[in-house]
Amino acid sequence: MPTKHKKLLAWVEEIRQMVKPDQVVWADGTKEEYDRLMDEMVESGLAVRLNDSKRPNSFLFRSDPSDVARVEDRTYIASRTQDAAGPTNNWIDPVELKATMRELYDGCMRGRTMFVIPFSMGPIGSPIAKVGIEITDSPYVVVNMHIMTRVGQAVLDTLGEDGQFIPCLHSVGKPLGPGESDNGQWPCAPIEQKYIAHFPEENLIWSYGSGYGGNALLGKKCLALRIASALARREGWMAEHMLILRLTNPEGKQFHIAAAFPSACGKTNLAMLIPTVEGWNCECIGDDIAWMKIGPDGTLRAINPEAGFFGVAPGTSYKSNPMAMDTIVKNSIFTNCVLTDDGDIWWEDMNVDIDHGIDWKGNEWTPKSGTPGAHPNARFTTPAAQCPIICDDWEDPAGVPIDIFIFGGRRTKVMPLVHESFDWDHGVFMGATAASEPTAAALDVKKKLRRDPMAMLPFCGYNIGDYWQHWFEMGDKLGDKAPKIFYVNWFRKNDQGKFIWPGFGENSRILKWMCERVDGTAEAIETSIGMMPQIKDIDISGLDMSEKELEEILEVDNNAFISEFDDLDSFISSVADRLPKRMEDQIKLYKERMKK
Ligand code: GTP
Ligand code: SPV
Ligand code: MN
Repeated sequence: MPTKHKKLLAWVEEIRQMVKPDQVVWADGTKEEYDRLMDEMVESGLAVRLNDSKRPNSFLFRSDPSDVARVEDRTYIASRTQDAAGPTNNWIDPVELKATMRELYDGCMRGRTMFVIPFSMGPIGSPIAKVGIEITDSPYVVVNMHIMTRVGQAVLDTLGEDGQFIPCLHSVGKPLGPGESDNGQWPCAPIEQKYIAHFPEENLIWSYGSGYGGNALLGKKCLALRIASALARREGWMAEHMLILRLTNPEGKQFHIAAAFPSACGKTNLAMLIPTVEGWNCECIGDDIAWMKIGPDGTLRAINPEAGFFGVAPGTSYKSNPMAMDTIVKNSIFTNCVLTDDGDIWWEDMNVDIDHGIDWKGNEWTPKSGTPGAHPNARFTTPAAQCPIICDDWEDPAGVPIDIFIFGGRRTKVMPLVHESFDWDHGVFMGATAASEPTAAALDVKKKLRRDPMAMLPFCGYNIGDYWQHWFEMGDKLGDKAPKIFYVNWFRKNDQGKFIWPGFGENSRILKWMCERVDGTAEAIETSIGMMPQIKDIDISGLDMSEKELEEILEVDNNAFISEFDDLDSFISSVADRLPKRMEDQIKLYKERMKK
């Protein structure tokens, strides 16, 4: 045994007896282990080794067509009371859910290896880091965890004999009969047997039936957001669905920005942006999750608890995200992409032409096939350290001081390009009422537009009203050191369905305005939704865009916002008696401003 930690050993043994694997293997996080598991998965047909001269040490996986994204309808917050989970989470009584899941787990690893993965979210040994132990029967999960987290003996060493860890149990939910094998097929359970369960009062995660992304890589959404958000509230810090970046202006002044956009709404893109504005420089710290604590100097300090990027592949190109393209050149895992005839990967809007390949379902494919070659939620898993613009301080346990928070989402109409909050409370209101159109990142979101507070709707591990209250209280503690809050929408479309704002690197023009607002050098005018730049304040020289178009996306149409009052009211009323008084005040002020 690689540890003497009694509680850990007892938990592993208890799970082993329940799931009845053929063998137990402790993951050590080494390259040898990675290579061995990859060799085995290539051998069994689950993985394809990509052409080593094109993409060294990289692999393609094809998941089951039913198992391609997070399943929000099957995700549960099992707190003792339903009220603690709140109106935005599915809830089942923890005793009942455990009984249901124990039946599923009973013997579920028959014919498989049970891996025990010690992992750290955050640099190993850092005071901010949290240790998790994931038990899984998926070697695909093990290799992904190698990239996304810090895995291995050093984690067990920091735990010592009685350190605290977060137990994360995962199974693909497909036991094998004697002599049976997966035959290279992706194992998973049918949808009605899938459960992504969280027990926030016990810091415990149980996931069953899916092998994909956030359902299975339990350090990410389950630990670093759902469990951590509940912990953060109890302990007075924040766990948010945010990218982190550092922007440096021509004078050398640094600004740190944390931005919350819903899944597949541009965090990875913004996190690695190459500013088109002369003299400005961007460095990436994280692309999905921020853990933030108030530092000794009173500023809000952010770290990225992850070690890799699990990014949306389609749409990633040298035009839209060159730094991501340069990150995934080697040592990367691709899931549900096209396999090209020369043994490389491809996806839609990569800006590369191919005339034939094997699609994400394993079928012959050409651009004329009439179906997407890559699944819209196809993803790459790649080491953050490989990003050419990864910030030197990205693993600094002290974190970086956040100056700016940005909220946003995908809105074809109504929401303008950018606005700034009047103050902290108004900023919390802006984040809390953020809305976005659906993407492929979750399987089961059918609404045309949904409220996604702080981009945390699927990830807040407790009552959303209490979460807002926590935001207000963090503002009180931060006082005049609180970050300024902005809201952006890169996604406005014209009547021909074309994006009006060029986006991507050009978003730096908007970030520049924000930094200058922080410095007090940029102007803004007061509108009913917040402080906004005028046309003269945004430089559009060199853009394929007219002043009239800029005017259109900076316009605030009060009537359009008023027509959404009913939707706002029904969302807010679902929070019932957990609605903070300060949120109620903000809604009142907002409606008054709209009707002026
Ligand atoms: P998760 O990893 O799911 O949490 O999402 P993410 O927010 O990191 O998503 P990502 O950055 O991968 O978003 C990808 C999608 O957003 C692609 O469809 C991109 O084309 C689109 N996108 C990103 N930035 C922009 C932009 O500035 N303008 C436009 N029009 N689209 C953008
Ligand atoms: C998201 O959906 O927000 C993701 C991908 O970052 S997953 O890890 O699958 O949740
Ligand atoms: Mn995400």
